[in-house]
Amino acid sequence: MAGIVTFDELGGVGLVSIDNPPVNAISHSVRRALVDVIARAEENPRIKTLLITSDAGLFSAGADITEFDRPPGEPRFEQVQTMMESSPIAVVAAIPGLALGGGLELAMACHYRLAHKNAKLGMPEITLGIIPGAGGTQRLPRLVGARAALNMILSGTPISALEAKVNGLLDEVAEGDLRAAALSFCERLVREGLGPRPTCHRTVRDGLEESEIASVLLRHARALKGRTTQLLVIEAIEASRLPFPQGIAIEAALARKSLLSRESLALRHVFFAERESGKPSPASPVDAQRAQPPAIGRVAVIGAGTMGSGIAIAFADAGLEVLLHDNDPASLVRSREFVNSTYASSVSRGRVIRSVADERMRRIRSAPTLGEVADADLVIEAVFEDMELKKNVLSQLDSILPPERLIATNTSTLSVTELARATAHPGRVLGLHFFVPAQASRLLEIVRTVDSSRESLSIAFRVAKLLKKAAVVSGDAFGFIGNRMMLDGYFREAELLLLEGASMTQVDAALENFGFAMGPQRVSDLGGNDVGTKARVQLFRRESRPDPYFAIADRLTEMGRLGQKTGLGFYRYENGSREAVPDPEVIRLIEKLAADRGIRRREINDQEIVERCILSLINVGAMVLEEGVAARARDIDVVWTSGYGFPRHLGGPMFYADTLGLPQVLERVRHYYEKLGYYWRPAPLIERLAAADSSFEQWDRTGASR
Ligand code: 3H9
Repeated sequence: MAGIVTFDELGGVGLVSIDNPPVNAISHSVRRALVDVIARAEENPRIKTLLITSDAGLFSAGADITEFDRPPGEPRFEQVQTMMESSPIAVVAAIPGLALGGGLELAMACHYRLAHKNAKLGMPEITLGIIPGAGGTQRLPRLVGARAALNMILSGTPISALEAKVNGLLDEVAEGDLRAAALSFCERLVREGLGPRPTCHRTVRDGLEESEIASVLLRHARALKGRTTQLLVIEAIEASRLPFPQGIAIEAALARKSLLSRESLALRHVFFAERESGKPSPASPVDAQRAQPPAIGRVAVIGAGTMGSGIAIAFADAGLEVLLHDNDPASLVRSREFVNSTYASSVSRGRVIRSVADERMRRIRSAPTLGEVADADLVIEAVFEDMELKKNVLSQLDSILPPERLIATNTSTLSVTELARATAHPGRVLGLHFFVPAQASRLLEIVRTVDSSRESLSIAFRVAKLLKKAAVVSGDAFGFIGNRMMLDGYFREAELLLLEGASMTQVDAALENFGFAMGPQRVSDLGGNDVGTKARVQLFRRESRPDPYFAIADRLTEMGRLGQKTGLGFYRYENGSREAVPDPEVIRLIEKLAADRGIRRREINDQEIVERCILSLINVGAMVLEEGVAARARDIDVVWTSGYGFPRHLGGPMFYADTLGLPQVLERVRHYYEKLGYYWRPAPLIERLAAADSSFEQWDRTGASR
């Protein structure tokens, strides 16, 4: 392919530049082009060094993930690397920005490496459920040591160029013009007679002791739950002490195994689902090509409570100016304290340095009067969850903002359509549903109404990108996507299980062992039982629907057991600790509620707990899908993996349903329908897909024709 890799001769330097948008993935075509130019350079007697770089702002995001399900084709990755590593002329990598996965593996097969000071280098393969398969587990330990390599590969987090220089991954870091620094580096090699220096000829300077492996595994225990890739990484790194060809053969076998694993299929599914959900779907009214959203530099947030303050921090973190308005001056003062303490805690945890935190705090300004937000590029209201109050705020905003500006509501329970229609321009109003804590939670539900304009949606997608959040479009319906599935399925089932005889610790542990970050009762205590109660009251009343709940959380709210914030909830939290301690008072309450309802308590095993909670989630998910609230099953997977702690390595509830097989799912849902009643009614979509031996994945694929 023309231009995907370019070659220039600059003095004695052969300059190879990779140009494969959008992220310089090392695709089959790139590999072929690299082999061609390296061969050409080697035949040219004037060329004394080969410099591999890119003008694309990044070096490479790694191997091309879209090619993983096909045979690799010649030349394979390791053939390109062998050619580079065994080249008679010195090969130098100049890394301008990101070098990830296969990108870094390519650089490690070069004889020398330098990078711009802002570059980042990492091995994120673990996040895709695979192990580095282009020599990463063999060359990285030879350059930085086995221990550092293990940490880098298991964490998947990139390191800075400066760190990479200290640990031996880089030879030089360029402060200014990388190209100039690299050319002078090449000249120096020639001048000093420094030739090829293959990484594969080095030996690993340290080994992994059993105790170290145990401590590393302990450190990564949270990410490890139910996963196997980490163990394959350890095995591969241990093999780096063997002669290089043996180590590489072991890595290749382990990499193949990881690539074929369910875990990898699931994680790659989530990777692409997140990217797809962050763009307009073909069925949506937005045409990304045509809609050119205006730049967003200044954002206004109305309502300085916890949510409004969190949203303000999220925008300030993303580099935007924020105006925070509240008509209660005391709220603005409390918000300022909240912002200060949030940043102070980020500094003390080493997440951000003091000067950066100060700069971000300065970006958030209080706006005591609403009129001050008139020149904001975008306004988000996050006032108290009250229809009349929100309508009032939105219509005031509508009258002071130019008509092309987006006005978003952060409601989680009210009708966005009704709110939008309280303005004269309902097309520019939509929901941006942030999750607590807004500055940290990855999910952003974009709630569109039938009136939402294509421009509004387009701006909303842009906002999500700016904030680096996983965006999913939801229809304007009961609980949107995530809360609907949680309230109508997952939480309800968890409560019923408690009444039937399971203990809180058992329910939480069973779901945490399944892979959830936190079990449902611990989540409820964290978010506040009062918040859940209020949301349920609003939602079920709005829909005039019977509330299928079993009242435990609502009773706790009445008793003032609001969760962690009051030290008492489903659990007891002693002396401000986050450790959840079972409380006999709640156990007695549950037993009484069960007796009042005539429920006979019994022993319940973990398998039943997991099955009922997950199947109810899937069943409601299928309804959400068929009702068009979610456009694609994979959107639901993004919502649940990025916002509700569903294990990513299981791909999200709908992907997981496909791996179970929909006929099997249906059989078990019917079983519970017969046993437990109306809210287990099988979703018609599951019935149809199961009858056709189809899947949610297939349903997504044929979505365009629906
Ligand atoms: C690997 O290297 C294996 C080797 O060890 C062994 C090989 C033998 N390939 O995220 P964005 C696409 S595994 C193909 O929205 P950003 C992405 O789908 C790889 N495509 O941009 C999207 O496409 P579209 C290890 C890729 O600026 C577009 O690029 N590397 C790849 O927010 C823009 O992506 C990783 O795991 C890829 N490798 O973030 C890194 N990467 O426009 C994965 C991205 O059609 N990538 N695309 O939707 C990332 O983390 C982010 O994309 C990155 C940019 C930080 C680079």
